[in-house]
Amino acid sequence: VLLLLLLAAATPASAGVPDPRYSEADTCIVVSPAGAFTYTVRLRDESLAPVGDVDVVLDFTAAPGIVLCTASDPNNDRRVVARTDALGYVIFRVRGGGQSNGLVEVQALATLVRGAFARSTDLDGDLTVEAEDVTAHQALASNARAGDYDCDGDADAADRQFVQNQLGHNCLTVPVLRRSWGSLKSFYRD
Ligand SMILES: [Ca+2]
Ligand SMILES: [Ca+2]
Ligand SMILES: [Ca+2]
Repeated sequence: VLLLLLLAAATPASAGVPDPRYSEADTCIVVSPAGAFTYTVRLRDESLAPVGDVDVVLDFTAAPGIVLCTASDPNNDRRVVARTDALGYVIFRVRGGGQSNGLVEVQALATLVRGAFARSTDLDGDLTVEAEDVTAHQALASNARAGDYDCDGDADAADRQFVQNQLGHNCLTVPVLRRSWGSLKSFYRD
């Protein structure tokens, strides 16, 4: 055991580099045209120290079915960027719609912190939540990831209520600052 400890101590330190094991980022990202859902990322390095004041990137490149509002991706490179605070936290409110089974990469300092799946209350991806999206939600399979906004593994009436509540929302709607259950789980995970 002592030898292992010595070996561990001899391992080059990576202070200030996010360690995916100790960083927090849900595998469930919920977006909406109005940015009504939060997505919290907490960066910590291998010594559990916060990694503050660095850019976190949500890279949607491999999730082409997700459409992003200009407000979330002004340079149109399919990467949504925000900076962590001194405690290593950043809260995203991504504006977008559509559906994709592709992985969104959560990156910071060239480290892949998490792979996550995005879903939106704007199921048809026209960047407005309207009756067609309610109809589309009703047509989803009961376990469809695309319709699961509380991140509990199903697409049911509770999820559909989010669509109902957001009818009329688009990319210009003033944000409603409501936490998604996914971000709450992440928030309280520690
Ligand atoms: Ca961008
Ligand atoms: Ca729509
Ligand atoms: Ca659900």
